[in-house]
Amino acid sequence: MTQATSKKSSQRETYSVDFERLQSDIEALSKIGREADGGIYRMAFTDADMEARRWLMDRLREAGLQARMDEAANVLGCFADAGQAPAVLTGSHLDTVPNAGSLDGALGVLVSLECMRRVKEEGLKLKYPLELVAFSDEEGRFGGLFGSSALCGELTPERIEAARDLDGVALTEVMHRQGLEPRAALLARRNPDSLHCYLELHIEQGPVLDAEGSTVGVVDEIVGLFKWSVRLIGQPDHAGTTPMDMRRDAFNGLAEFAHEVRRVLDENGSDDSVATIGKVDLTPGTANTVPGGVEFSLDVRDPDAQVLEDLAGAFRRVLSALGRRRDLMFEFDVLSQVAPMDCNKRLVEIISETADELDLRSRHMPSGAAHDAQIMAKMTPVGMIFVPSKDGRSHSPAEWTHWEDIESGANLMLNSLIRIAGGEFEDA
Ligand code: HGY
Ligand code: MN
Ligand code: MN
Repeated sequence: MTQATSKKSSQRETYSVDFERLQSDIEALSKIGREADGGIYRMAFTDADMEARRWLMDRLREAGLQARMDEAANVLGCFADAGQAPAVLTGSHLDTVPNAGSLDGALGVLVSLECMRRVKEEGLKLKYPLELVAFSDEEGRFGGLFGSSALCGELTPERIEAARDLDGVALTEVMHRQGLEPRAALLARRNPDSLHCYLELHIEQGPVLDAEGSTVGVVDEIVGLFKWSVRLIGQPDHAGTTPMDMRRDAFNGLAEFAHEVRRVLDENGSDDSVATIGKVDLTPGTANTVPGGVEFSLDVRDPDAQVLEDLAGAFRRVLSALGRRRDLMFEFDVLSQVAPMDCNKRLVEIISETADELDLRSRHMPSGAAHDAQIMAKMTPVGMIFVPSKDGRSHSPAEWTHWEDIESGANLMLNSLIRIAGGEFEDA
């Protein structure tokens, strides 16, 4: 049993989490939304997602903390005696992609819960109270980073009304089904003065830490992205009677576009640029009909805003040219657009120093995944801690982090939070 302890290091008191309690939370939460194929299906505003939110609120209350769900379905937890000082907000998200692993988002929320329990157990009086958050729809079923966008006052009535998932299901419909009033999410906006900063622990979801044997990552920057839903519109025709040179075949348009992706990245992107076509729907979708239509997702990322703009322009030109060549119409919806952002330098420094004090092997690194932290950076300074992903796997049941790395990351989060909330971070 890894006792939750506190011990004096040369400079300061260091604290540790109750690892077995954290481990049992991770295992319990991973049962919510798990299906027979071993994947977890807690997509935003599904019954499983809402069940996980209620489960978290029960754990917060069990720990003697106050728990509530705001109008955007973000779960918030705070100390009863938090007072009026700006809060150090810490957490992540509970929703998942389909067929997900058990740690993406969930680990950050549960580590933050454990840190709040430990601060309470140690009776620590901090200058800035900790507050936990589990954001809603981080993964982008309805565009992405919904809960953090609501907290930052970035939501608009148009975005709420227009939001659809890739199967065409409306956000307003699923929120109503869960007893939520969609437009009320506009009220979830938080006064920036009520926050001191935001810290998030997350799995890396990439191979770097695991490959080099580092225990934790200290995130310097988070990539930006744009996500489109693209439609190519041709003409459905009989597969047997329509000559090849008389077809307006939408799938062939997609095939040509997909082939062009690498050239567009090579000519307009950087070494860090990535582009993914993750979902494709052909219509009418029968073997003996030339596909008259195709709708596909395009997810493009890079740490530089100008590069992203150049890539968007280049992809638009490819679509326009192939549309003319193949007599296909094209249109696209921007599902989400998130600017790249830097973590706060002083928070990065404190996290790094704390990692050194805990004798953890750490390294600074960018995040290739999007996170609520990059939305929160619009209203408060942010810092992020990564723990390794085994073989870099994520968004899959293969997602895993060794327990000792989870314990190290959690202890780093706990001691960083105590230093930051104790007053060592006073944002200039
Ligand atoms: O898509 C992402 O980067 C994150 O996992 N939501
Ligand atoms: Mn995540
Ligand atoms: Mn994710």
